[in-house]
Amino acid sequence: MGIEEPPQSILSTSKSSSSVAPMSTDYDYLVKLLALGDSGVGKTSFLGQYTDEVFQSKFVSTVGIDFREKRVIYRAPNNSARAHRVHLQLWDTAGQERFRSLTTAFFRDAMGFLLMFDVTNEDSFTHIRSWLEQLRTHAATETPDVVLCGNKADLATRRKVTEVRAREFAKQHGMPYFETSAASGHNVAHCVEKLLELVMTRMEEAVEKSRRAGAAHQKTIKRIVVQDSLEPPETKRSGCGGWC
Ligand SMILES: Nc1nc2c(ncn2[C@@H]2O[C@H](COP(=O)(O)OP(=O)(O)O)[C@@H](O)[C@H]2O)c(=O)[nH]1
Ligand SMILES: [Mg+2]
Repeated sequence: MGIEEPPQSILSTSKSSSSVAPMSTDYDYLVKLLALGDSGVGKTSFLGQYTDEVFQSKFVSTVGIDFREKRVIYRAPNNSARAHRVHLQLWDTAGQERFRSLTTAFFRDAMGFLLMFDVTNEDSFTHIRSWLEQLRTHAATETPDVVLCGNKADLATRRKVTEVRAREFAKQHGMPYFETSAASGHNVAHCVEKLLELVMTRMEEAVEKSRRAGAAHQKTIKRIVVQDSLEPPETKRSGCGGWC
């Protein structure tokens, strides 16, 4: 995978926006990701596992707006020589998901979505469809980058949703699928890395497109200037009958 931990000097994580001083701005990209899914599927535990590598087994429902941060170095899979310093902001739905009261503003700035269900909870899987609808309604783009996570994969004996079923659903909707465990950490980083890769690829394509458009525009201007300078001075003046 194309992501590695940055050297200690720029590696920094925080538990929430409110408890830690803001990080410095020495990064190339700020990437905002949002975790979505029913209450209890493990979003808060998953994000805690990713940023702090800890698992809190007591279910403390998240209250208020919350996000976690982490710095990573991203290398594109097709160009590992180029490294980008990425400041990841991972937004948590902070309990509002219980009331389906997430506002458009909440979705708007997110560049990618971690869509999560609990493999031991059939309803949480069924509800993925309506989360997808919400996402498409509110997200800034009609085709946002989404990764589907089947969390609590460690609870094998309590499993209700098979991997084959989840994988088939993800395929139908064009999303990568990961079986994860916020408890053991299995596939947690892998899942975030895949989403970051999708987001970064999209961003780099957009940058490249605007660079090409800019270059084409420059060429047109150059051609006009060159053509203009090739015209004899008389022609130039003839339009207004003199030195206008
Ligand atoms: N066994 C197991 N329990 C988990 C896992 N992820 C979360 N939990 C537990 O599930 C409960 C709900 O988790 P939480 O992160 O608060 O869910 P959220 O409401 O989606 O944020 C808590 O008791 C967690 O300890 C997991 O991967 N495996
Ligand atoms: Mg939570």
